[in-house]
Amino acid sequence: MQMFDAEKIREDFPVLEREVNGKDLVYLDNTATSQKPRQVMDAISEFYEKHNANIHRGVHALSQEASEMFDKGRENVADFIWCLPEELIFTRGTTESINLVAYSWALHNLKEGDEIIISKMEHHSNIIPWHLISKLTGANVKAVEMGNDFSMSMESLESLISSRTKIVAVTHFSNVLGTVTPAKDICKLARDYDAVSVIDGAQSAPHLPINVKGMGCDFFAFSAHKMLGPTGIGGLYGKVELLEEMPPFNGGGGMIADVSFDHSTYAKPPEKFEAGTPNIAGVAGFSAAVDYLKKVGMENVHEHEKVLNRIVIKRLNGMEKVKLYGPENVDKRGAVYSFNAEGMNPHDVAVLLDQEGIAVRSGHHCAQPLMKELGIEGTARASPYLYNTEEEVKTFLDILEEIVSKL
Ligand code: C6P
Repeated sequence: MQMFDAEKIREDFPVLEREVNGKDLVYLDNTATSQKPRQVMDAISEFYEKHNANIHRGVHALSQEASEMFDKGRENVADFIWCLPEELIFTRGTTESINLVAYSWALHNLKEGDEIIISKMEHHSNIIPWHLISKLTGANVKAVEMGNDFSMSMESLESLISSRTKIVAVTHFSNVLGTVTPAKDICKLARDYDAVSVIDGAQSAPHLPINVKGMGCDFFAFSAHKMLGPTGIGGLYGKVELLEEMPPFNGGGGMIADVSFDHSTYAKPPEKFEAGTPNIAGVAGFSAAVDYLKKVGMENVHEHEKVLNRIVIKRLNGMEKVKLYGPENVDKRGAVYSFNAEGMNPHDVAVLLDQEGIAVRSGHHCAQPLMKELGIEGTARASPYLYNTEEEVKTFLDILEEIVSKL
């Protein structure tokens, strides 16, 4: 294992040198989106400065260079999650990846009375596509309960799953609770019932080592912008045999084998699912982000976040007027801390923290059903990443304590 040094890592992130409201910025809104290192910005600039051309459409040198960069980018991102390049589709992000599975696989395989299992801790991106498909097919959506410790209840999943279940679509890492779910066991159970597993990896890919083959999932969705990459680009892993049988999601250039006026045949995956000019510069940035994370080591990122978990969870639990929503066990959770201060609106907490230069998110975090389940309107949410230091999270905790002490 390499030595992990958050201070050194920070030097690559120019925005972290900023001041906000006259205070040093403490950026703790990484669950919404991460900051970008110089290496990612350089890769995007270099593409535009030296190689900009459309891909797989020209014999000229620039097009060849751009195509090679794009193809290598796919290999690199695929390697990061342990799949083959042909099993990785570039999408706009997790939301589009899940919609692709819904409109391509689910729409063509589900019928009235079939069941789609999600969980009570899902982000809207892993709820609404299934509602839409349920309206079109007559399939029903059911939700797995949470355990008392904010875990995903395997007992509940076992009681819901049946021969009617065609899809089990759940998060690997809750963006509200920080819960890391037993994805491997969930996928195994889905397989036992011949159901397709869809794992929402929007929050796990940035924070945990991912091996989709080891996990045994059928689909895995993730976004570059939460893992140091640019916005507007992400990935969908799909088992090759499923991708081969699925119809295209969009039609257009770049995804065809042969086209005539009344008929078209399609390219093999992944091109079959990538109609139109892709986000080429985005892939340059995504690949550079993956290079960065590989160099740091995902085990190191995870270990660093466990250290932060220990500090934050102990202090938040010790604050009388603060309630933390999420597992206490640092081994069963990631570094996302959703909390409320007694009698305070979470937005007011976020505004007071912002006045001290601390960026946190507040609200329902695109998880309204979970909020209803918890009996609250929303929370404030702090979420560190590899460049946040122990001192920064202590500053956040000190200031929160001060705010709460004035209540
Ligand atoms: N959650 C948050 O602040 P996109 O927007 O497609 O990159 O990712 C959607 C998404 C899907 N699943 C989970 C678990 C997520 O956390 C997110 C994005 C952000 O919590 C923005 S709402």
